[in-house]
Amino acid sequence: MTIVDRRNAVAGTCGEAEIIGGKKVKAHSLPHMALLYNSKGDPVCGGTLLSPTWVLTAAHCIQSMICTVRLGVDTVNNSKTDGFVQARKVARQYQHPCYNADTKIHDLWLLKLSQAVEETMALKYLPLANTIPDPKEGTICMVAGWGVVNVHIKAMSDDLMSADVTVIKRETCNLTKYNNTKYTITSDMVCAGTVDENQDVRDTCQGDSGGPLMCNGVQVGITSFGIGCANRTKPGVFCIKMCLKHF
Ligand code: 4AZ
Repeated sequence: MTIVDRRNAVAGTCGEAEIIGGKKVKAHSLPHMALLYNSKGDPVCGGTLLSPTWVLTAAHCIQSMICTVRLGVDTVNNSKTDGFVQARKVARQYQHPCYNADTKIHDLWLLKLSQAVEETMALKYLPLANTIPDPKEGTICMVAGWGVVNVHIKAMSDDLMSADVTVIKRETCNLTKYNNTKYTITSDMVCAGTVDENQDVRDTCQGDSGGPLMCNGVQVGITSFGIGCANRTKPGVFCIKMCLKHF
């Protein structure tokens, strides 16, 4: 999660934005968050635990071979010793059949865990709602993840971070100023970022992919892509067609 202090950016040298960190999530207060690891054991993507054996993430996370999923994680460094953490191997993977890496449409991927995880105070399932709302312009939503907190360092965060982002109209997001015309924001996607000029920039970044976009307590999307990170006019893009009937 990148959160840039705009005041620092103005005062900083060379016009570089300095990331001063976001809001650390209270330990285990987002108990449905999944952390996905590649074959080298490095954390690479986020996800949501839908049920005892299913994790929803982004199809483009397939760029790394996802081998292990950890649930109930607070900090990455403690995730191997933390008694709240339940780790599972990935038994099967189902990429959305209509995922297109060029257009980024249907950036959804389901992982079936090798063995069920158990619900505890630190680990909960978050099934998708039957009807997932298309969040309206101006809705304040929450994003969360262990992704990059400093665009210059580009390392994953040890802490699980969260930030509030505001939904931006598709028409606006499709303007050249907001997108670089490389991608079309379709009805299957939604943009969200920082619209208030006086607020610090909040954004998702590399490593946050697959994590949830929560609006009014309902998961409406997952972190998918963006043109870089922490740029006010290049908001994050989320995949929102998440009904499992689409798989
Ligand atoms: C990524 O690389 C990524 N600022 C995720 C979100 C955003 C950019 C990149 C949005 O996974």
